[in-house]
Amino acid sequence: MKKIMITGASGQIGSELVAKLRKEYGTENVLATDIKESANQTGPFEKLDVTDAKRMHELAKNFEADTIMHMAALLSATAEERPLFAWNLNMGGLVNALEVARELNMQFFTPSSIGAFGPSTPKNNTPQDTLQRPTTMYGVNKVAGELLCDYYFTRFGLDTRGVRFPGLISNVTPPGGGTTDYAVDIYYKAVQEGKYTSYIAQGSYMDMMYMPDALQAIVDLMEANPEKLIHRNAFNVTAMSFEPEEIAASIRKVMPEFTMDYKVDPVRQAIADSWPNSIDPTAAKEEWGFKAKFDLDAMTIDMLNVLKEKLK
Ligand code: AKB
Repeated sequence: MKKIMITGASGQIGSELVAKLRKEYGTENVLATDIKESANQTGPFEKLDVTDAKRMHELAKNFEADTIMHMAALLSATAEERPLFAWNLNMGGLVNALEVARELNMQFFTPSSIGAFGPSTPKNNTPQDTLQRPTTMYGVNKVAGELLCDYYFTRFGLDTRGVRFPGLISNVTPPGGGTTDYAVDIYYKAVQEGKYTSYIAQGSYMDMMYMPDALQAIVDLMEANPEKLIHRNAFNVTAMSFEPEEIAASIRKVMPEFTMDYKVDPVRQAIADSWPNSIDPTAAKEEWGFKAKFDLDAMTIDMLNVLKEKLK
């Protein structure tokens, strides 16, 4: 049975990943860590600032963890507001987690992002291996992180694995400070107010995925036969690509009265414009069987059903 330590466990992905892994591997085998205490802990939890390498090492060692999933990071829009802080947190946290994994011989996972691409990357069906010259601090962190994970694999033989996540849509913990967050906010506002003002412009396509598919992708990649992995880190994964009008139209199929207008935020729009319209997940499909179950309409039905109950 795996013993897994998760950093950033109170965040958007982390909070649901903890629940998923506790179901798969047992509550006592998953240690949640985060800089902020989360109100409803369902198992082992420790406070951890990921820039504190010594404490990270101690926690992993005491828990006898054989796997570390490093989720703690600042997202794209917040990283643009505080670039130096983002560099220190995103790169400092990552290198600490990789070192702990190397010292204790653990399996390692961390997510990269579609943010690792930039304006000179091919925009449509972006290949797995392509030009990566991002123009955001988050993107710089993600490309450096992908390379660092590859380095730890080739230099030290560390079992590093990772995916490039698109925008993730979920109904448990709201994301914070991302560019794709509009695709989460829109569902909350649809249920609460029946209308939404989009900060992303009409016609801006970005890749997205529903959280249950993202969590399954992490489990599947970590369980994959290493001999089949040609790439190890930063697999392109995606379930759908849409622009704001398309998600609004999908909501209107369930709530015909829903309306949307636009007030574009230039900072987040510039980030969105620098990212691909759609990425190609063929390598993930071929090397470890990646598959997403939810398309846009299936996700919309599920999101609205859950949020109508939750926000009653
Ligand atoms: C963000 O918008 O910053 C993230 C991402 C795509 O990495 N959701």
